[in-house]
Amino acid sequence: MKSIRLYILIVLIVLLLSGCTPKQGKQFNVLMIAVDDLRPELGCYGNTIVKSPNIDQLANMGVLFENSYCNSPVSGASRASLLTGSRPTKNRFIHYYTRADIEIPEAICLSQHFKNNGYTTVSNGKVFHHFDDRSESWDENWRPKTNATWRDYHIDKNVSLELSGGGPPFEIADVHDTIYHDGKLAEKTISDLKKLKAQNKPFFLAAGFVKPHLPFNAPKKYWDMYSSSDFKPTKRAFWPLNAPKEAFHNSGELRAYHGVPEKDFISDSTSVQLQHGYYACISYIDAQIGKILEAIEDLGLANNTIVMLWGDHGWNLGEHGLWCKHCNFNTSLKAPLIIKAPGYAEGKLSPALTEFIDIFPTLSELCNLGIPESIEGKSLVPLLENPEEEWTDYVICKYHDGLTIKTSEYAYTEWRDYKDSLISAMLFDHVNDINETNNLINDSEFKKTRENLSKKLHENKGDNYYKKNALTTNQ
Ligand SMILES: [Ca+2]
Repeated sequence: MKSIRLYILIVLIVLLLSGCTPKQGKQFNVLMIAVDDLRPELGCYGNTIVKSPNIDQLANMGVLFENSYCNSPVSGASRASLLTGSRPTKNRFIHYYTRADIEIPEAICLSQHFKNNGYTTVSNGKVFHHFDDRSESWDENWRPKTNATWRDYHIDKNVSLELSGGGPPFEIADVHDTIYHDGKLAEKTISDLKKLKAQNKPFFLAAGFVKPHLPFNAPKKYWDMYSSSDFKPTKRAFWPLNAPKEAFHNSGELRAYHGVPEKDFISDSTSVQLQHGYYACISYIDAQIGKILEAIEDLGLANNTIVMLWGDHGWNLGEHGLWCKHCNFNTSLKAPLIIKAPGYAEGKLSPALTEFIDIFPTLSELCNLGIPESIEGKSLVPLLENPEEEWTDYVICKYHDGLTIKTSEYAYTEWRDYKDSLISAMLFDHVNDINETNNLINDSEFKKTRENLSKKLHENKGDNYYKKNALTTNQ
């Protein structure tokens, strides 16, 4: 009897000391860090050249999702999908300028869900693609001022070029971190953490960094962390064998910048400069994220704040002869996702295939808010408890008319016209050809595989796929 009383006493003391367990209804704060155009080019994802110590440290404290996929590889569409937990459809979530308030007005968005449940919601920087999209869902909605245009050049010559038609694809300025958008963003976010801590209600704070999006403008000290000899002209800068023309584009986003040729392959020296710039921008935002993570620790918020980081889609650094995103290759679809939740797994990798529509239900479950019925994703909380748990073996991503199903073994993409007739397709063996160099679609050995993947793709592309009443932003 005595030992039972002692046991109960110990349990009560442990519960008192630890607050309560996540499953007992605690409402954590949320810090959601969104990073524009960041592919998993990070130390914690196995890259040995890039310097990303702060994001690596975040991964050491939480769960890193090794096979995380965006649902659409372009900013506005990816974010509208992620923030409403809804899949792209045949005519929904297509462009970089997609708006959630126009294309899916009936869906509750993540920030509104938290606001409705008593949270203070704050958006700093680029969270939705458009500043005024679903702005009523935030108690405060703020973006830093940029210099002259959104591209935020700070070298006079570049500002002049920008104002007369377009600046260069990168800038090396010997300036303080806070001169550019993302340094200002970190300062504001830290100041908010101090204010929000003093409130007696939980907060949902989103910090949206704009680098490493083009142009690669970063303070010189981050460029100086690398030398050009760290980079080689892109390997595999060629079209995969037998890939259809629908898979490609002219890297138009990059070519819009001053000094980049309008057509033809990007030169080796430009390829090296661009990779250098992309890495400098990653180290720049990593340092800003480090300041915010340090503030979380210093303010004593670490034990009751979930920290999540995602990049809104992947990016091509010259692979397949492509730059930027806008395609159905793995380079463009795979994106980083890290979640640190108090009381859940720490320093673990999850090999599960996950997609960004899973983020809404995951944060909702972690904070005990309930998951709205409209959500098409699946909560990742079981993977935060056991990162190696067996999981659904597919994700589905869409870019324009290309619909991709990715499994642990394959990536299969179909392009269909407006009548839904098949135009072309591609199939890559991800066990033996993860770099997607050889399209096997016409290989008779893979006929059955192709048929099975097509069937699975159409069975799971979403109940609303053909829904007619969804509007596109440009209508
Ligand atoms: Ca983006």
